[in-house]
Amino acid sequence: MGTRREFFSKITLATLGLMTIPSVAKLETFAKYKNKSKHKKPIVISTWQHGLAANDAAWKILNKSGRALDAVEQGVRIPEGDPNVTSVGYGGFPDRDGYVTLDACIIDEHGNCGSVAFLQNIMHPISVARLVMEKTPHIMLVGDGAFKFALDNGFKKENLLTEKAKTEWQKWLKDNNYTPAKFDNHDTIGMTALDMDGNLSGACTTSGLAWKYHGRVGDSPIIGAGLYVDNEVGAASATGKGEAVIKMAGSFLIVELMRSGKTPQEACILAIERIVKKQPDYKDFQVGFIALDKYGNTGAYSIQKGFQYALYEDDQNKLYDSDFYSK
Ligand code: SD4
Repeated sequence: MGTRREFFSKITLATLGLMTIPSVAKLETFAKYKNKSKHKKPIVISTWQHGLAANDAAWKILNKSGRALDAVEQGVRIPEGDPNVTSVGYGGFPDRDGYVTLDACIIDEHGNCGSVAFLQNIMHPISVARLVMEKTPHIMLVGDGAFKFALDNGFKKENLLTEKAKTEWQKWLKDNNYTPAKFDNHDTIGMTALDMDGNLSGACTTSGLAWKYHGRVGDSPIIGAGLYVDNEVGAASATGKGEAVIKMAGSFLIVELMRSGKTPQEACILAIERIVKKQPDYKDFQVGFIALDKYGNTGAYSIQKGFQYALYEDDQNKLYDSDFYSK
């Protein structure tokens, strides 16, 4: 029979064992990641061709040892202010009633989040989202409340409906055929960045699906759907049919898959496969994901052909065609 002393020392060892086993496992998981890292910091990845100009703006900050949060905000402000980008900010195609309504969110390295949805007449919703994060006890403001908050904080009321967007809307009105399933004008900008200090942040901003119902909000301002960041693990963002992404909390899923040891590429593929498995109409719409892990590994994958992403790494900014599911 063991002594009382032996009994207690066994208990202590068992307790220690219980406490140490998970953290050893975690260390092994992250060691695996580390070995796969081959790029130097900083890194920025964003969706679509307009990501190139956005990455350039982000890089100016990252390259001077700036914070990833500032980089993603300044980066996505470029397509927000560009009237030729018809799916983000100024120049975005309106809803079915002719209103340009904007959705955006931002997440910092501490997991703080800010979001605005159904915001009108404000050129840079991402900067309003950042102020919601930094100046209010809330995460999300929508519609008139978000607009009033923006005005109270010095933003100007502006008309965001360009002549080009108005003409397209008037053409659409002729047959008034709403097809969210179409693959065009799915060009939200989602951006994630890793700064020189090894911190991650992300931003996502859009005018949403063209000709949507008035009041419709997509995935882009929804934390965990259009964007998710966990500074211990990685970051992900989505583009495409927002309804499909909200249903499966796409960006959150990708970060959790990376946490469990998947590479960013594997995580993006598994997330798209989840849509394919659970959403039988997947052939009729597009969704694309980008991902970046804590160690600078990146991934991208979409359902359909045609998704592109811009990646600035190793001092070069390049546009890539994403791999995709439907071949
Ligand atoms: C949305 N995900 O509102 C957005 C649309 C988009 O690239 O353009 N995505 O559903």
